Amino acid sequence: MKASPQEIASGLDVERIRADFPILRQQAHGHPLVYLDNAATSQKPKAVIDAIVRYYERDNANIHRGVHYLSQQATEEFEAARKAVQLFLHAARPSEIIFLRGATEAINLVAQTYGRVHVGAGDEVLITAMEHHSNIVPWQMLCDEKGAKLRVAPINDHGELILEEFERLLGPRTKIVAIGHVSNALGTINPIAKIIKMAHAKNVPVLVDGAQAVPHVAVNVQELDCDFYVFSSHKLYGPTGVGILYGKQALLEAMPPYQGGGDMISSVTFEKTTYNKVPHKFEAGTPDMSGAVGLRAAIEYLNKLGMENIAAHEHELLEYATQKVSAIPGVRIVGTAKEKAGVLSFVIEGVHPHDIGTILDQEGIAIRTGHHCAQPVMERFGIDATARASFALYNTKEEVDALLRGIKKVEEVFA
Ligand code: 7TS
Repeated sequence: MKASPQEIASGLDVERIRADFPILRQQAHGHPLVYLDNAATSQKPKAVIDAIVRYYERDNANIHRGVHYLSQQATEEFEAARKAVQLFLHAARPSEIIFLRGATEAINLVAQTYGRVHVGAGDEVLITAMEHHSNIVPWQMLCDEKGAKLRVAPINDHGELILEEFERLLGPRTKIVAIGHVSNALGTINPIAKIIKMAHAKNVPVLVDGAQAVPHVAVNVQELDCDFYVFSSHKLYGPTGVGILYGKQALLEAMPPYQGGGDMISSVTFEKTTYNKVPHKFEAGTPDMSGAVGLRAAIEYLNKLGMENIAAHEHELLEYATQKVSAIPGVRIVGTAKEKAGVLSFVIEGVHPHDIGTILDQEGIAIRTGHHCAQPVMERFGIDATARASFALYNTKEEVDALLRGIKKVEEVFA
């Protein structure tokens, strides 16, 4: 029999998990640290920190270049990380996984390679009104350069994509769709399987920005049939400086390279350079080897816990927080989609979100305030900023209770 979400959730021993995260043990301003800024970056388990230390103590050398023992060791570690990401995303081949600096670089790569080849004057790039700036600006830059148009599918008052409008905007000039899997400002989970089907019905490829999705939901790029999928390691309990572009092999092979340099070539003369095979064609220069090793350790850590268990635990936290926060007079939740993950954005009547963040900080509670690099979302809701609590697998109901006490304190201060 399938266990209910609660039963699964109770299978996640959060107190034990917290012991894996050294940073969570400290106090902030004399209070136990309550870290609810996970959408910005998540904390790292000891397993990840140890893997990075081990890499530098045992394996470090430049990869793909040396015949010597350590270089082979480092290359094996790096390629094992690629394999781990492949399995994590359920991609068909390791060569479909490109190591980059982050989700931002991955989107820029696709805009500057696939986009520059396929988007011309009068063509259209279709995004949505809930994108992070990093899934807006690279497309805007491309459209400016090419004389193309950026089309934006609208969202409703709950922060859900209006699918009929999205479908209407998918036109004969649409050359690519770029859409967030989960919104960082609203928490909305987009029905991307459906969206990909709609786009493919019109022969339009889809890039999915999974930066806020991979920490919360299991992703299967083959089942989704997305053409590109991007994410950052640092939001997935892995180190900073590493991110992933997944692309279908045939698309990657047909794309021109992004940056030129070492490792991305197969031969160079002053007359002509021939490029390496994918994925190396897109990995110019020395990559972040220790970062890849750390990301692999993060994936292994998550695999041990089980993405379904994590999703169930976080869902329970989000439901609990939503119910409690929405019951506080004067507080309004921004982003009330039926399908949500990880994020609770809110405003308090008469209080600037920055002041909410400052008062909560004094209580040891870390949240993010501002526009969350999603200014068009703020504009859609007629506000400048929100306060955002975002949850991770190590957060507890007691921490949500601390947040609730903090919000009440804010209201007292401004009463
Ligand atoms: N896409 C989404 C949906 C994001 O939330 C972010 C970062 C990015 C892309 C960019 O990721 P990066 O790792 O390349 O910077 N979002 C946030 C946030 O919500 N608070 O800080 C960073």
